[in-house]
Amino acid sequence: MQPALPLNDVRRLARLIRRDVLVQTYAANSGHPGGPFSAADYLAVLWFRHLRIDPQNPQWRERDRFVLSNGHCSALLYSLLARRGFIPFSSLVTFRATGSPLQGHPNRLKVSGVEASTGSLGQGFPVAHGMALGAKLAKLESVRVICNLGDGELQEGIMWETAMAAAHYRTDNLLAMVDFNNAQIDGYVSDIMEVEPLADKFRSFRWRVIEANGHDYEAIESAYQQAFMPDPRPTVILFRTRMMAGAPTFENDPGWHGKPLNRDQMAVALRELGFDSDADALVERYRRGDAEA
Ligand SMILES: Cc1ncc(C[n+]2csc(CCOP(=O)(O)OP(=O)(O)O)c2C)c(N)n1
Ligand SMILES: [Mg+2]
Repeated sequence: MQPALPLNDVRRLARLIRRDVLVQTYAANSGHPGGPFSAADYLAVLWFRHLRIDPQNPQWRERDRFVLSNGHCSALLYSLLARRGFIPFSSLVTFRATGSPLQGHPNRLKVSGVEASTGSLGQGFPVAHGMALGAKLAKLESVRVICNLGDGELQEGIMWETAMAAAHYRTDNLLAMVDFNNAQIDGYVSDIMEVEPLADKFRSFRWRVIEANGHDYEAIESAYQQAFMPDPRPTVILFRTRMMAGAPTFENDPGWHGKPLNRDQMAVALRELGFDSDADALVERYRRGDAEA
């Protein structure tokens, strides 16, 4: 299994992950860049320092399970899978293309390393809870099930049924993480249907609650250290994030929930991330599988 990557290397990698997301959605001329940018930092820390998975043996029984309940953030999952060696870099430019396994919402039957097919909001969290209960029944003591949720997704009623069930069954091998970016498809979550006070809500459901700035690497790492300490309760980390974080011109604008950047916008975002600004040249590089650096 891959050793934990030093935090500074993960920070560098998160820039490349954001570039992968831009390239996929630009090449497809569709898709969702906003959520992937808000979750990139904390999911990079999870995937490169904590998640016990093996690309050589994707079905390894004792592996951790990662479920992207907010399946529209698939471009981020595909980037993580490519950078952990599950899928080739060249496949990223086939994102959302007809016939490609990398569809807009992840399909567990088509993509190595995808644990649950998601995209209908509210679906992944109960599936993840079922996986965690199943691991306990099968006496797979080391298995952890880690599920990423959107804050808009928390408006789905089934999320709270799952929260109630996990507390009741003491599903202590379940870790949920909320991408708390206060943005959803039609605007700000606080305007559309407020989910606050979120920490109090989960606490009242008898969950262990951890809160962290989802763009501060030390805070993210410390949140995971706490979350993986034994506790009889299920755990949730509320990661405070900003939609499109990392590309300041576009930050905190819910308009980027589900719209690719055009050529000129790509140039601005790529420059802000510290890369060459030619999006079309970049797509060609990825097509050749040249995406490592
Ligand atoms: C059941 C269901 N209803 C509606 C949608 C359409 N939809 C996709 S993403 C989204 C907003 C989700 O907001 P959030 O979870 O905060 O994601 P973010 O915008 O932060 O990426 C909606 C309404 C869906 N995928 N599934
Ligand atoms: Mg959101």
